[in-house]
Amino acid sequence: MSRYIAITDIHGEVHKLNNLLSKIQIKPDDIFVFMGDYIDRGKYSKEVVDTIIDIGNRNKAIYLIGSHEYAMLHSNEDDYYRFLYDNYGGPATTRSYGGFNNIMKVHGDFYRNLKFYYLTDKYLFVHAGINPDYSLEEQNEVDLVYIRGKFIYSKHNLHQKIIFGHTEFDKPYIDDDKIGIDLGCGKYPNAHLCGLILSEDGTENFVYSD
Ligand SMILES: [Mn+2]
Repeated sequence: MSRYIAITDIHGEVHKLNNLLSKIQIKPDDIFVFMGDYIDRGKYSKEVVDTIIDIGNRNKAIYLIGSHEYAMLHSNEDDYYRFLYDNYGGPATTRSYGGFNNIMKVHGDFYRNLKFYYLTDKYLFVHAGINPDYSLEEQNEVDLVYIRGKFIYSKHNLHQKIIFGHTEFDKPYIDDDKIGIDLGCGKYPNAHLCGLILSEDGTENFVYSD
């Protein structure tokens, strides 16, 4: 039976990622769902992406886009996203790759192929959430990577439980129809990176980096 292992908002903290992974007994049929914000803030954005690409060589792995990859990818053609990149941790990513232009030279295929969400029978994995006023097909891509309160504090109409990151909580946000697992890794030195392991029998287990 496959399990889903959801991890989000690593933000360049490759040591916390490796520490978290060391606490999981990974099985060959485990499916990893990485939910975006691999880059910015922490020192090791490139190494984070190398690490999660490597996981995909051994296990099935889904890679979603986060708000920080969205801003990075749009920063050349849009001053607003350039502002976000420059002011919310992007310079750390530029340093990690040894120059902005190297980001796409080194990992262009990875960044260009990021998905906005991953839907299974029981779960929707998405970086920020969905706009509860619209069906999944009608979602605006900016909402999928940036929405916060309107999603978190209202019910949605999907029958899947939504697993999301992007908005930080002190401990996982657990509601009947959604679970948020961003605990501020990369933003706060003492924050733990959280992994959520979803088993086929419906159990939901949280794992934390030190
Ligand atoms: Mn984030």
